[in-house]
This record gives sequence, C-alpha cells and structure tokens, in this order.
Amino acid sequence: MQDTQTVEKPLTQFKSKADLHQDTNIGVPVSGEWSVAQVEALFALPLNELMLKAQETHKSYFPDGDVELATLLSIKTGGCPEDCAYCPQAARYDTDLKAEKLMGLEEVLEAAKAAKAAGSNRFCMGAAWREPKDRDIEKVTAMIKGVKALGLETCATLGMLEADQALALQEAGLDFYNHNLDTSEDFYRSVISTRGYQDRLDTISNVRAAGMSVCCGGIVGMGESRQQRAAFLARLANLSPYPESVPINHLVPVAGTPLAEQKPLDPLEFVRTIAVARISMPKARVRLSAGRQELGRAVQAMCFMAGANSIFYGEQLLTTGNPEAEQDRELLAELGLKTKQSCKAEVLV
Ligand code: SAM
Ligand code: DTB
Ligand code: SF4
Repeated sequence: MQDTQTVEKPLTQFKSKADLHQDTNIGVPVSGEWSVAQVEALFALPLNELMLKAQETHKSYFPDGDVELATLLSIKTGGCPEDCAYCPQAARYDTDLKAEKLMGLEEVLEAAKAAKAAGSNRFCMGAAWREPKDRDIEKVTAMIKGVKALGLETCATLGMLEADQALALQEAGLDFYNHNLDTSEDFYRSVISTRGYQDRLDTISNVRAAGMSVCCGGIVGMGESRQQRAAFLARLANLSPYPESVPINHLVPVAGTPLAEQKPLDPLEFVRTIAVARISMPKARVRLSAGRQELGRAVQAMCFMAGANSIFYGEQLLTTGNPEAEQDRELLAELGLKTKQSCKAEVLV
C-alpha cells in the first residue's frame, strides 16, 4: 500500500511514465502500453473478479475512498457548428434548445458561489463552441480568476484549443481542461465528422504543454461494441501521462439528435466500463458523468464499488438534467461515502 498525503493544490498527480502502470497478475503492462486485447480481457472477467480487482486498485490508490463533487455550468449554450451525433447543442439538430450568448461574469460567479455553498469541489464552465475565439478567451479568463478567488478548483471545456490559448487559460489559474476523446478512433467516424480524432489529441497535448491537468473521457452507449469500448479506454490509459480526471458519460439520448433512439447500454456493462477505467488508470478520478438520472441508485452504488470517485453535482449538467444535490448527498451518506474536501488533492508519494 502506498502512503498518501493531502496537500494544498498541486493538481498534477503524475510525474513520470514509470508512474503510470501497476503490476497485477492479469497481463496488465508493468510499463509501456495497454493493448486493446488486454483491456478486453479485463472486460471479460467474471463480474466478481473484475469488481474485486477494481476495488483493490481503488483502495490502494485512494485509501480515503472519498468522492469528488464537480458542478457544471453552461456559460455559452447551443448554436454549435459541430455535428456530434449525441449533442443537443449542435445547431444542425432540431432539439428545442434555445441558443444563448456567452454569460456575463457576475452570473457565472453567482452560480459558482452557489456551487461552493452546496459543497462542490470544482466548478466546470462549458461552452458550445468548436473552438474559442481570442476575444472569448479574454472573457473566460476573467471568469476563471473570479471562480478561483472563491476557493474552487476550476475547469473549462470550450472546444479545441491552440497552444497560446491553453497558456492564457493556465495563466489565469485554470486547473483542469476538459476535452474528451469520446470513443474509440474507429467508432468516432460514425459519431462526428466535423473534427477529427487527431484534432482532439492535439488539443489535449496543448493543454498538457501549458501545464494544466487533463480531464478527458467519453461516452458509452452510443452503439459501440465492447471491443470499441475497450479500444477507447486503452487509448485514454495510453495517453502519457493518462488524464487526472476521466469522465465516463452514459449517453443521454436527446430528441432531435441522430442518437435519440439509441437503445440504452446494459447497466452491468456500464459498471464494467467503470471498473476497467479504474484498473487501467489507477490514479485518476473516474467520474460518473452524464446519464446518472437514468442509472438509478443500485447501479450507481455498483459504480462506486467499481471505483468511481467523482460525480457531477447539481441538478443540471450543461443542458440536461442531473440528480438533485440533496438526493446525491443522501445517496452518498447512505453508502457511507465521504466527499472530498474542497481545494485539496491527493498526491501519491
Ligand atoms: N463543445 C465542447 C466540446 O465538445 O469539447 C465542450 C462541451 S461538450 C458538450 C462536452 C462533452 O459532453 C462531450 O465531449 C460529450 O462527451 C459530452 N456530451 C454531450 N452531449 C452528451 C449526451 N447527450 N450524453 C452524454 N454525454 C454528452
Ligand atoms: C463531460 O465529459 N461531461 C460533461 C462535461 N464533460 C462537460 C457534459 C455532459 C453533457 C451532457 C449533455 C448536456 O447536459 O447537454
Ligand atoms: Fe458542439 Fe461540443 Fe456539442 Fe460537439 S459536443 S456539438 S463540439 S457543444
């Protein structure tokens, strides 16, 4: 078991590539890369064995077992030029969503204060942009500074970023940038055509180079195969270093989007996905993200047992619903799960 200490604010947990992989007895790499076959082998374990392995990993890397609470705010809603087949904010789909302008600073800070008062650790600002313009970056940096001054961790998800834009956000105090790979490279083509997989990798690399922590995950339940889910997780786990934060979204099928009629993923397959993410990225915060309302309490409880240790907290995601904060507090209390203390990060030594 490793020692941990809780310290103020160095948010980047990973120091070297050697630090990335743990040795287990299931063909998991001691160093180097995960193959898709190795990740598929994890998926194929008997559920009890997979859960045990995930719990052992979770316990050794997060001995406190606390759950991080992250609150989302859509600072610029709708009207997006991209064609992501799942997204209610894409202008080309008729989803009943009214496009709005970028929110003002005061409104954002009011929402951040409310999130902090409700016990949130992190405030994540999302914009329905393909990429921000430089004048947008100026406005968002003011928001970041204001949210940071409230003592919250800051995160933003604004689309593709150039290197200089990433640097400007980092200098304003942005702790995390969220940019998802979303799925495996081969399935990606059937979901999004207006931006490539490599564009996403380039943004993630710009975020890293600017010194911010990476929040990167994706969506399951879009019709991908298990092999494609495994390829998606292998790709995340092989990022060097892998992301500090890994949001796993369950597709929220929204009327008007091409994926509106998609059949939901088997809930146990969702639990397996969380367990495999935990084992393959042992130090990451694995976040139960979109789709929690549809999962129900028992499946969420299994996800926490499988190593999820972060949630989106507050009744709204970006444009769709999320469980009420009170309901989540009750669920965590009932499961005996503590919440992460504000503004602290675990660092493995
Ligand atoms: N526009 C920026 C971008 O695409 O990077 C930031 C916001 S975008 C809404 C952030 C992420 O939300 C997407 O990458 C996707 O993983 C997730 N998302 C969007 N719509 C979703 C849905 N209907 N169900 C599940 N996840 C969704
Ligand atoms: C992420 O992976 N999930 C969040 C966050 N990053 C920005 C967004 C979920 C959005 C779900 C659909 C909506 O509410 O619009
Ligand atoms: Fe636009 Fe982001 Fe939605 Fe894609 S996921 S349509 S880029 S807001």
